[in-house]
Amino acid sequence: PQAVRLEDYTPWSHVVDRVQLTFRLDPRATRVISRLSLEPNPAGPQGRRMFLHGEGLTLIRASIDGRAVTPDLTPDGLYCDVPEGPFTWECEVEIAPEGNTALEGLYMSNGMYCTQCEAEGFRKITYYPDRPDVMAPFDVRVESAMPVLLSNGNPGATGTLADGTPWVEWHDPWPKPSYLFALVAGDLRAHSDRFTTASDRDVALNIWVRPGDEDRCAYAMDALKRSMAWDEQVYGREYDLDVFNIVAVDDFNMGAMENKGLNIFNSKYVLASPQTATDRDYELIEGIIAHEYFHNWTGNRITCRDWFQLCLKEGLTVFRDQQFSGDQRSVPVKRIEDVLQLRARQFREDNGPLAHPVRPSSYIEINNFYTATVYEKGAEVIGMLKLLVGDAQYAEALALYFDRHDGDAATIEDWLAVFEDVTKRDLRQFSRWYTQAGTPRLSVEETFDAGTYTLRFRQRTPPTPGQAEKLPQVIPIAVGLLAPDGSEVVPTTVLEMTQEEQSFSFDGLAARPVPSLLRGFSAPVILDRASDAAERAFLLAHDTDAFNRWEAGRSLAKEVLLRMVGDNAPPSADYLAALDQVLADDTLDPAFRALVLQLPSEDDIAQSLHDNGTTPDPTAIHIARDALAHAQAEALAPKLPALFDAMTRPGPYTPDAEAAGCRALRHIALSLLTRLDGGDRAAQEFDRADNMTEELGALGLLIRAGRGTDPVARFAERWGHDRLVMDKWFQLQVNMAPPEQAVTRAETLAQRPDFDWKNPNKFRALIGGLAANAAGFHDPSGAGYRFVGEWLSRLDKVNPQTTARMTTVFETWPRYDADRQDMIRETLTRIANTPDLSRDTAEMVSRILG
Ligand code: B3K
Ligand code: ZN
Repeated sequence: PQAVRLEDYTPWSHVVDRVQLTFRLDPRATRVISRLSLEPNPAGPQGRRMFLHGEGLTLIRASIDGRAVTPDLTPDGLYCDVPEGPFTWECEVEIAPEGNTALEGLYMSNGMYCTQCEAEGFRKITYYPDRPDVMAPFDVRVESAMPVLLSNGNPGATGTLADGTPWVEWHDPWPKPSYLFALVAGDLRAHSDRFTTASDRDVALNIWVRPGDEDRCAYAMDALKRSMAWDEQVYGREYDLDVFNIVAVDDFNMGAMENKGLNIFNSKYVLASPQTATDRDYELIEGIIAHEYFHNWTGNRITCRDWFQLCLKEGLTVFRDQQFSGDQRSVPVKRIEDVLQLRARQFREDNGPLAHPVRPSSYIEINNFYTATVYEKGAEVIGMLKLLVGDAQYAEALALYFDRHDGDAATIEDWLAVFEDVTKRDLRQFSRWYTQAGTPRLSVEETFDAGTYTLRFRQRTPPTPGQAEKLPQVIPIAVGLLAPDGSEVVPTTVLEMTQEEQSFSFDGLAARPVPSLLRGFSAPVILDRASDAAERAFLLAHDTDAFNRWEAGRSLAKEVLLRMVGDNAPPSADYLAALDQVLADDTLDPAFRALVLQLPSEDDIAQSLHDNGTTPDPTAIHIARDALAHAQAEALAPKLPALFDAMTRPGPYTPDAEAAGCRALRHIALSLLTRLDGGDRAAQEFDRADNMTEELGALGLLIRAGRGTDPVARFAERWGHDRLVMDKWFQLQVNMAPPEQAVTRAETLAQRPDFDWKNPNKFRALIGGLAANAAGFHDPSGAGYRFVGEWLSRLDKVNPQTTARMTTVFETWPRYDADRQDMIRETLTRIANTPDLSRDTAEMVSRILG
């Protein structure tokens, strides 16, 4: 397959002034009639021929200005001779949503029709210029006996055909690209509410779910209303239609989709009740509802010129949803969670064969580029920009962006130009963040002489595929200095590093300070800094920057772990003493304390070892991490029961951040206690829990402690009817299993009749759950690799997109020893040789193999 290149961008030959679509829904033979008003695009290539995308369509008829035409069909679309001026194109196609297991285009889930068009799924619905820079208003008519018929925009007329089939019309006045088109038809129930915008528009809000799920929508609705209010207050953005519909769907390739006025969600990110959803689920629902809603301005009103600009909408929208969640919950806790994610997903990607710039310059299958780099590093880049220009100029630049580009399909150049115009800064060097892949490594040397303290930084970005040489980036380094007594002598200052090596000095200091570097994680870099445990413990105790307090504890834990893995060193007493202090400090937010106590993941430790030039041994890492957790448990033992009790709050479950923070700390206490009592307390907890957070938390600990058999069975009896809860059950059993049992457990679970592997949530729960059990997945026998590999080959036939995404479980192979490398390469090669492998998976496997 041919790669698509950014440098080859050309506008489309025509402009679409209006789109009219009619759907006659039928599971096996849906008819789609499309009528487009077209005219030549003065900015595009001139000529009397047009190309429309189309895939897997049966063309029934086509006409131009009412006269039948016979276009030239190709595997990816059609060419047709067209008149010189404006004209009307009409065509009718047939498609079979029932057989569409790829979940892209129009498909069926539990008897309901739904669509997923981003990035290039609209071409599986009808012939169309399926590219984001072609924007048009859509009028849609849906004919079907299904009780609820939805599309984008505002509802219009309804009626009944001669044969008794009902129809409804929808009108979306806002020009949009085809990837934002959506249609839903099914037997659905609404949880409804209303919102009045700042300029007094009354908006009807509906969350549509399957019958029986109505009582699990309240939290998502609440999150939606808070998102709408927040976007008005913080960004001055109002909603722009009379209705906002959200639909929950069980079979979905990702989290959710921001279709104009009709967001479609994976049901796991909508449905929640205290009994069925965990604190983490609530947090994700809030964040994803906000994210999709915020896309209405950053993505829909202003969209992307081409898919290379994906980070224009995704990076900005992630940044906005992170701001929102921070405001709703706790800014430092949210920042720590986001950085944990960034390091776990994006740094991992950036340090392996799949590394690519925030704005890639070529792709084979665009769906493979909805990555942590585009999303999360894309958001970090915006955070850096905001830090460099300051809050006021950031707000001004955003106002200009909305003003200047509303209705546009824009580029990263447009985005940066807005900041340049507002701030008069030259952002050419800064723009390297969009084009250069890889995580910069920042090292630092310090000197103190006659009251002057100097920090000398050096930046270096390692080579990544296709980019051997790297140029220096603009790195905002937020720094504070602490005096030996713990007081802050220099408050947070942002140093702007632009050169490969650069020094910054601070004068007039009475004593050598302790630096707090990269406060708030001011840039997505790896900071290499040799410092002793005592200094980190000092920062953990005294830093005024909450993020860096946590970071100090984190690096302390990592150092301890790396030494334990390497030379079996016993856990350091300094570290345990520092934890003891944090644990007992009631002035600290429980959620924050829980984050400090949480050990780095096994994958994180493997990455750090690799970064330091050591080959990680997953089994040794697992043993060392377990040993450190035991040491934590023993050292903190005297305080744990009281902490557990103090964090036990009376009254019914509430999903707010404060209550969730207490439960998180309480769970850590229980987890440590389980290492001492073999699980007695966890067993009690499992019996008495009245919410999923505690029930599932206790179940995981019992599995880890080898006491899972009975509770696992009881859980399945209790929840067998609930698909979302059972996903957790599948996931937890392989994830918490002792490594040597993980693969057999996954094999057994995969045989169950309720392991509906064609459902992406189930597949991710079990197969992804095994991959997340690092020592189990990397079992020296290679059984984990083979198991996952076989399932990926099987899924590819059915659902290329989810398969391709999941091949990333193998992206870390270059870290490991020769035996494991050989076995992973063998697995990947076997996948590559699967007959009729999808383009999606083929691209991923070949990139991973390098
Ligand atoms: N824009 C969608 C993702 C589409 C993925 C297509 N493979 C969800 C989001 O980022 O909000
Ligand atoms: Zn998004």
